[in-house]
Amino acid sequence: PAVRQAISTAALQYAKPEGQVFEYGTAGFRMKADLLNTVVFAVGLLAGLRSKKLSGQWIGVMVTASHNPAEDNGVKLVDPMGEMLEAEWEAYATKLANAPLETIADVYDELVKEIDVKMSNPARVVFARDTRASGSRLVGVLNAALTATEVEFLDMKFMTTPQLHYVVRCKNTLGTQYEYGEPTEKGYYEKLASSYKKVMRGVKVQGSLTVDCANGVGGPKLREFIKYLDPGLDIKVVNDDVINPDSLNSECGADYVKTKQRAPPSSKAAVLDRCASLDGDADRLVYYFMDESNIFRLLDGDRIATLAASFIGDLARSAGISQKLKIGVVQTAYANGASTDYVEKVLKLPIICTNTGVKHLHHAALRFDVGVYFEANGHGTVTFSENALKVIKNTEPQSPAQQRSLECLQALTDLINQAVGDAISDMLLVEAILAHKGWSPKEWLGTYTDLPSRLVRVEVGDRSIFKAYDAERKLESPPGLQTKIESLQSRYNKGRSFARASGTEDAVRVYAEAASRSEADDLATRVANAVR
Ligand code: 16G
Ligand code: ZN
Repeated sequence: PAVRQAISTAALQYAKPEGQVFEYGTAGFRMKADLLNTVVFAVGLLAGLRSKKLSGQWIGVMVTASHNPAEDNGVKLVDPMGEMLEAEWEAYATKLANAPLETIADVYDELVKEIDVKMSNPARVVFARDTRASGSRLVGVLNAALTATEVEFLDMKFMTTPQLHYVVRCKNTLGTQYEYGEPTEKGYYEKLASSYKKVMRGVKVQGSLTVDCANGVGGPKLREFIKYLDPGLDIKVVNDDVINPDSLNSECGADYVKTKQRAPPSSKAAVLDRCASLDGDADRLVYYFMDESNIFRLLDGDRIATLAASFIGDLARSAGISQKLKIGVVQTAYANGASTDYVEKVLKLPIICTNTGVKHLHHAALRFDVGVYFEANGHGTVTFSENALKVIKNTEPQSPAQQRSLECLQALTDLINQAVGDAISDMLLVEAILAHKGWSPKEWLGTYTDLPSRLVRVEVGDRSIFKAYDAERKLESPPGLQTKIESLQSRYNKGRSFARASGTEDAVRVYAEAASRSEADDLATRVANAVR
């Protein structure tokens, strides 16, 4: 009753935007920042309930809108092992976010009953935010919801999204046999730096790496992290302006580079210089360079996945444990067909294709001992099963070479953020692999040739009629459209195309690839017209 009163009182400080229906989507709630107060309030309430339901384990709340424009913001919940919120709870979040403020305390009570939450359990929530100007106001709202419901909380201030996921996992494994690390920013840097050093034993990085930080939270964090690294890795940080709020994700960052297929206009990189871009909350990473003919070359999530899978596969073989580890790759429909071919035919590894959205990929990756998953947009990581960790740890090496490989694998399990895709951790992984292979980005690009592809955004009257199946590679509705797409793609050499409703924007996305640039463009245009 006291809590109920406190919720009502606190809620009435805010005003609900009229006519808005909120939905917890693939990336939590995300929209114009000035519409978010009541949503964040609801998320604060739910975070406390989730923690109580899980007997007081720490739940994370991240305030960010990732690669979206500076005026947007968003909020999402992080589960105890640093994973995305369990799907069933997304509906609870949606329900609470849409409750009228006058009755939100009632809806809260109903949820307590529906979910069967033991209210005497403790509740603990840890939160952080990216550098958006609206973040401090939203954190204030979060604070009010947690205070009203008497939740213990910890404010980590500015963090990258993966740093918060890391802290959540650390908090919940502290003192157990699965202890993940020290639950602080410093602990995160130390863990990454020391494992990177171990992976790099005996090899050296060639040249420097220029990292575009999207003018987001990754900039200051990467600068801080560099202090923990030995001088071995020469990182040049660019686009790290977090003072001017409008510069965030503007003409830079991983999303810009991937969708525009070009370097940020501010880039001064010379031919063959290694470049990378993070997104606004540093959970996505893409690499690129200018080749000798001054042509922009992108090394996206598919490339990072194939690089990681090939390296880990080689290590497992040289460590003599490849029979004991089931290594696999997880992709979405957006993965370039050439990468799929390469994984299956050259690396000879199994592939699972899932729906778009990190939680789907992560989930599928857990079905392998070593699950390498990346979305083409650069979000991804590698998961290691309990069996994998055991085998890597307990295998007796039969030679110094085997020992070296086992040590390297062991260090990789610490270097890779297993909770979620992490641009800083992924970047260290890529740098280490290139150093081990003695490769420049040119050799990396040379492993296979991407099929030219095109992505088109199509505005439609009602995107909800576009219902996909087969991991979003086919449409069951509207009727007849799938047959049409198939007939179109069959006219092109290596043609492949699909259309799916976006989960984050009011639009349908069309993807097409084919043997040549003009065929890919043509196919995309025709399928887009069929969708309209
Ligand atoms: C979200 C997803 C991302 C996915 C994108 C697709 C997470 C954390 N993020 O940003 O993985 O690629 O949505 O957007 O799951 P779309 O549905 O608009 O194409
Ligand atoms: Zn992001």
